[in-house]
Amino acid sequence: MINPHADAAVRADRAVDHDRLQARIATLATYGGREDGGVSRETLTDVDRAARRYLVDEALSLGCEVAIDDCANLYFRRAGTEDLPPVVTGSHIDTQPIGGKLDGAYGVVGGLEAIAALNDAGIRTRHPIEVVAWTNEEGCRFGPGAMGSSAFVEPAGLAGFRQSEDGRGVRFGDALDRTLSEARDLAHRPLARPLAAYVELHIEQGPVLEQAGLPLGVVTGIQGVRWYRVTCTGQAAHAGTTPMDRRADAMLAAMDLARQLHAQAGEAADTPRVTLGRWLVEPNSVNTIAGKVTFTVDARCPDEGALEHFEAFLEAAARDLGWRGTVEVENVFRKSPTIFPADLVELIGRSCDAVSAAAGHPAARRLSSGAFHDAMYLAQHCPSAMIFVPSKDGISHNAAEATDPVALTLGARALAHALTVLGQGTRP
Ligand code: HGY
Ligand code: MN
Ligand code: MN
Repeated sequence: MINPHADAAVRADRAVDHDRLQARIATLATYGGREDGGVSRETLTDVDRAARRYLVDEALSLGCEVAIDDCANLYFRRAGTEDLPPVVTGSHIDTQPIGGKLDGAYGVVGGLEAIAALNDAGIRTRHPIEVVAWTNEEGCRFGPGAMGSSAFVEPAGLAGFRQSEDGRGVRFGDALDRTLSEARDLAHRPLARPLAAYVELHIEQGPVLEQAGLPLGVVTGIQGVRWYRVTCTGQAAHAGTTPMDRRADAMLAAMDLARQLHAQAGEAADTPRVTLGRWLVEPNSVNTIAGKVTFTVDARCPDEGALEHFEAFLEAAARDLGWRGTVEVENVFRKSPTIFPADLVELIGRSCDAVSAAAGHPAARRLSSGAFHDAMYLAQHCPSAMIFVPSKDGISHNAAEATDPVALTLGARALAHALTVLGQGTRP
């Protein structure tokens, strides 16, 4: 006798519609769409709010109930047959300043596609199924990253997030209040509600699956991340009249420190990847010695001890730079490595393998995530795991971000399969 859950899961998998998925990805990408094919849709901008409204309309057309919480996380809920905690999927729709069509957006649209497939297959699940669009996952406009999922899991953090400012001095709290004021037609949900499980569908954003020639990956965990803001303060002075030995050149100090930090980076398991992505030079003039240089540091490693070591190195190097000016180091974000529960990873793996086999593809492989995701906070709240599809040339956070449409559909099929198994109450 076929496991009824498996039978329903197969029917949900088969009901995923390739063209419908592609159409929603393409339509969502028009909100902030760019000439170069990328997307600029930073969090809580007008274009982000318009994209949210598009998704609300799509979710309502699928028969979902739509709700919002105090951090403007959006919930698209398909009722279950019992009043049980929801099985949840989703991701984020905010992008990098110049991002792609898929980072985050694919997980939200893939979740809506799973709901559409359940509707088409006439399947009722015991647990409600919810798709979430988490607020401000990227953290590039307002730091830190993954604010919405972090506030959901740890509501006390929201007050501090409200003070975060973007490059033009806009506070997150004001952008949030504006977004909530435009969503008064939606039901309200509390933060930190009980959830049965969370499964996030996302592009890998790296080269591993493509190099392995595989369309699906089951994610076992997420490496740790730490962000710092480093401010070198010297003295602005005339480029022509100031002798070299009398300068407090903030640019020179910042470059010296940057070189030392890059020398700490590498690809060994206990060596962090280091990125100095944002630089602000003041007064930023061709013929004035830089008085102040602020740069960001993004350090990633699966080994928490290596991140600790890197932080100690950064603080010592800043202290011992040996120049006339000062250096301030501020830690603005930190999240320890995440390990997803093995039994849920196995359950997701079975769904991925069932879908892969049915489509004539090899079994999915296990891999850890180099990028962070909202799942790293949900993993503190309920059993959580992720499904990856490959990224073309391993590129992301770039307008060229792309994934083979066949793999995008396979990922949505695996998600529909897994949500149905979990929605029927199968526990990992
Ligand atoms: O930075 C990250 O890892 C994520 O893509 N926001
Ligand atoms: Mn993402
Ligand atoms: Mn991203």
